[in-house]
Amino acid sequence: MTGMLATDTPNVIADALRDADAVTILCHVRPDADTIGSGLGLGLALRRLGLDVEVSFPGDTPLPDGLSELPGVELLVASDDVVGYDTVVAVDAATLGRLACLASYFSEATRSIVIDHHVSNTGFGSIDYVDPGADCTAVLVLNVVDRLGVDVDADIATCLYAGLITDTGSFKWARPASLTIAARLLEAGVDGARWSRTLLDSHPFAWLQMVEKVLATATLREDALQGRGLVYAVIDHAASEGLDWAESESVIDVVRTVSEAEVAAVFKEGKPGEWTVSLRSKSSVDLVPIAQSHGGGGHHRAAGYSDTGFADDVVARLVDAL
Ligand SMILES: [Mn+2]
Repeated sequence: MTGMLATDTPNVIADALRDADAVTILCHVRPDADTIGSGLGLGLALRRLGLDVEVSFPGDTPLPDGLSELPGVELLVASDDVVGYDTVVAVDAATLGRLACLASYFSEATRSIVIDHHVSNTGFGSIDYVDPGADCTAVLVLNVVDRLGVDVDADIATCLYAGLITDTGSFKWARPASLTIAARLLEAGVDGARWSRTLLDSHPFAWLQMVEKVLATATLREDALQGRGLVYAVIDHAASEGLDWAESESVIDVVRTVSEAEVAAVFKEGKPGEWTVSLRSKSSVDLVPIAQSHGGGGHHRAAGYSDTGFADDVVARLVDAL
């Protein structure tokens, strides 16, 4: 979004939400802290205004441990139990497809609102607030909450902080505005140390054993990407069995530290034959076209997509394309 629209959109959304009696908030599939924190933070704000609110995400797997401790989880309803109100908000979903089995609630709503920061998001709502200049969706939700005139208390601040701290990798690539917002949220009462530990530095012992197996698969292709290099690792279904799916999300943060490779990839087999692929780049490779050519999307330096089949074939489809 550009120009005046970008400044006005949070206001337009706040007016639309104030106008509603009930709101459905939808988070993306395999939810992370930004989508859940954004959903619950907005949900709590709307609840303060007296609206009926339901927050949901696709699928029947429980939330990862840390996220289930966030304030506002009482607003969550199982995807099978979603009512689907006239006004529906999608948070942190780059495409309608990211809402998976809940997509129809969005597309059939009288008023459908997109709040997101993925550069690959081309807008799929009746009101689109898409700002790739934001480090996370949670800061866009904060703009809306401010326009709603709701006081950002410790609970709302905690939900939004969860999105901010995770999408900036503990502020490692945070923009200046995000640090200003972080200060505001901490001053509102967020326990920063607790949520850093809970969301970023906490794994069951079995995670170490999984990482051991997965790092043994690590492969470096220094010739890939015109010599800029690719490193990848494979988490097959057996390696992650018994672990929450979210435990495999952090492996990319280990793999991407390899100095000989500009791009890192981790192939994750959730169910047998069903893969999600996480991509990270350092500075010179735009991952969006790569992810989009495989049916996915994301950010310039962090993107992903899904694939199906045998591990060797899924890996070859990416490696041969680079
Ligand atoms: Mn996000």
